[in-house]
Amino acid sequence: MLHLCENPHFRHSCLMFLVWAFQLVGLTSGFGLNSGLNQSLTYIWPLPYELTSGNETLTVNPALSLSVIGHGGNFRILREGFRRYKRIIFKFSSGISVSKNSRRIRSLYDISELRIIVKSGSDELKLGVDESYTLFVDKTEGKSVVWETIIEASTIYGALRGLETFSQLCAFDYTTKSVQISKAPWYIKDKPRFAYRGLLLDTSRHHFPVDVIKSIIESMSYAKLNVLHWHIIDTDAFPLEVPAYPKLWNGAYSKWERYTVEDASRIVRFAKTRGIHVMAEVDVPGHAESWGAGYPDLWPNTYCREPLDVTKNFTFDLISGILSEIREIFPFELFHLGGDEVNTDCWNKTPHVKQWLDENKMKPKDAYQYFVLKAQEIAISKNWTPVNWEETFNAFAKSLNPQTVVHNWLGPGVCLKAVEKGFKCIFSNQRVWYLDHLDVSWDEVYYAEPLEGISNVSKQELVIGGEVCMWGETVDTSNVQQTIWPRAAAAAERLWSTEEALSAANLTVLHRLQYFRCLLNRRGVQAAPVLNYYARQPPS
Ligand code: CP6
Repeated sequence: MLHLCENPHFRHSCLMFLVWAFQLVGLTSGFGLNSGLNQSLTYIWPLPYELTSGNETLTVNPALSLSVIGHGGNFRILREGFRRYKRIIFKFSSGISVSKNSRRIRSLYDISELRIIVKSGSDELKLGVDESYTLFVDKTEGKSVVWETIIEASTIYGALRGLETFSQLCAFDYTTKSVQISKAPWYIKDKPRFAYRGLLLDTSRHHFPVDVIKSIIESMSYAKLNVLHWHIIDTDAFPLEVPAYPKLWNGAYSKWERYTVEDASRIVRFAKTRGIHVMAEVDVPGHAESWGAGYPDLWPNTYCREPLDVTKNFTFDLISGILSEIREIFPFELFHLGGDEVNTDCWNKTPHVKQWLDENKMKPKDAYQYFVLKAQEIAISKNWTPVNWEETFNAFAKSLNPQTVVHNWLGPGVCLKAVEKGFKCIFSNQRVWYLDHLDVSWDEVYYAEPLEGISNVSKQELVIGGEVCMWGETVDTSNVQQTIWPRAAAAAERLWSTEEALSAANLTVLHRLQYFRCLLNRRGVQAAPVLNYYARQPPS
């Protein structure tokens, strides 16, 4: 099996990078091209908060063992994480005589043990959970040199982030057929810039089997993304089982293209073991036509079927019923109620709705506000913090519940307005962070800045993060990963690393992203090339 980052294509881009670097910074001496890697770069994606490295190369024992130091809780998630990463690290050394020798003759290797020190063993996963860690690959010099590898973190989720970084330090060397860590000793201190680093997945326009969703979650953990925004339902399909209202998933494409309660719980549990939250979305009152496949009373009439009928108690009883039923499945404290792209013409055109509007002295826009606020009350009564697409804020910021998290999408500048009014905000400017816009290049994604224009530090803190959106119209199982990656990784670094770290590494970012894309490929994620072949020119 070819090591993907040593294939000719990667070398080509590496060469392009060098040509470009020479031009830009006027370097006169080259970096070694043999390995395709540039030893002066740090190939960790996203870049850590702080790091120093040296110039020694170490070997890692394929029988690497774990010792966990910490009390309270059980460290199952951590131990499973270690086993996963061990498989990743040694993926290319399978078949090489590992077992007996390496276990017996530890002295053949520099690193045979990874020590993880965790302050709290709690597996509680809340927004803002401490994801910081330090990672040392360090030596003590006594009679002989002893290398120690230590991850220290407050929580198991911080330790998982540290394991990801550790796995990125390890590289399989084809000459010695061993896994090596170069540039030791390493001292890495790391923490995320934003608490919310999301990816939206839309399972209504195309169906995604549970295993595909899990593999997307797994790949998110490689880039330290931590929220899967699950846009479960839309106009096109209602694939989720709601036991109290069994006809709702009549709106699914077929009985094979549905999620049972158990499927959904499995996805959430799987995500938790990667330190990833699942934020569910039930989009109302627009984008909800599929609800009426089983319950046609929800449609204003059979000729125009959305927004949901605002006049009926049944509409709100059903929303309340759905949210009650799924509360246990989705323990995350945020819940997305949509609220986007509501066209109220249908309400005006439907006689019984029009009559109700008149009786209540409402214009359609008042009824939109009435609907959204009622839905928010329902979510809040279930102990959720409501999230809405920005239209609700744009239409009636004054009446929005102050807990509301405003989810930007229409353009830049909305988070600035939202935080000025005291709302929390998630950045998803569609021009740059909508992954279905295939013409948007990696650097446009990368240079989008969630805090643009927000200078006041206390206002900046209200921007909880950002999210790239993988809408489902143009993707299904066959192309979803190559559409998400590598551009989602560009956003992931923007959301994890500080602006200072990003600007210091500005000249090498393309090269590092190409390397990370190869890393995804090696791990089995079908990430697309970073650059269009014809556009393989350095940015000017
Ligand atoms: N579905 C829902 C969508 C979109 C939105 N909401 C969308 C709109 C414009 C573009 C891409 C996606 N497909 N429910 C907007 C939040 Cl360009």
